[in-house]
Amino acid sequence: MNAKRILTMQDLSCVGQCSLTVALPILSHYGIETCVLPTAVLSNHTQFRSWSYLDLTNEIPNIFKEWSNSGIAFDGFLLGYLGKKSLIALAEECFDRFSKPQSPVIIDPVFADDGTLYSGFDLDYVKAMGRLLRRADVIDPNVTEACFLTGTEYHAEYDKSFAEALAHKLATLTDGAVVITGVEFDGKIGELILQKGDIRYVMLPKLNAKYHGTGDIFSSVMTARYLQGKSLDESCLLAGQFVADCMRATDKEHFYGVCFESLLAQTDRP
Ligand code: PXL
Repeated sequence: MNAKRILTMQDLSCVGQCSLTVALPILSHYGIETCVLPTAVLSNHTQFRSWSYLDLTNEIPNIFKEWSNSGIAFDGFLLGYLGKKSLIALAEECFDRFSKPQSPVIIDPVFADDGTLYSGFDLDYVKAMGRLLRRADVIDPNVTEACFLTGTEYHAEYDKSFAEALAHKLATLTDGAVVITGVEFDGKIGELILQKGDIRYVMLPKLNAKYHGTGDIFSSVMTARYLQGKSLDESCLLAGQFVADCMRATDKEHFYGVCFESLLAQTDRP
């Protein structure tokens, strides 16, 4: 049987263990044919002090034209960092033109963390991303992104009723499942899942460290497991455990990402 073929649309940061350099090896590891649509090429991600940035908006219509000519279609989509509003419209065009009838769309909105927008993003982008979410089967924003998307004031500390209200507000933007990543209560960290009106939590002990790129690793593993047919809860749990293992395997001095590669090599595919 042919492998499922996914398209992942996000930036190519040449250095930085995030976005495509994470999604491509992880999805492939799980036996998924992984096609890429790079939204931009950066020297390194934007948590470094400086970076070069080539926006690929103008090349994407040429890519679509060729895919159309070749009759390409995908069994699923994983979106991460797009970078510019123009790319949000192109993502929607991509679903319209290159989806099979039941292909799931997983959107990690990727524009903020720790209460603030990443460099280069503004509220216009947030609004456009909010509109794109209606096309998703699963969305997995972090708490900061969830606050921006719903016009909710960000709090570093909160209780379950705040997080659950946030999830219900997000559910007004999409018919898909809502996964809020990195929710924290009582020394634990994990995901709040709102699916068909039902709220569930997948929590693990919180580690005393924070690294860049862990959201991208989470989304990649969650998507791979979900495409394999696992439930959303199990997919989130396996993804959370993988991220935690990667963090444990990474030296604190390795500031720009987590060393997921050796862990991936030890992870049995099924
Ligand atoms: O990991 C999220 C991410 C992805 N891509 C780029 C980024 C970031 C976070 O800062 O800068 C280019």
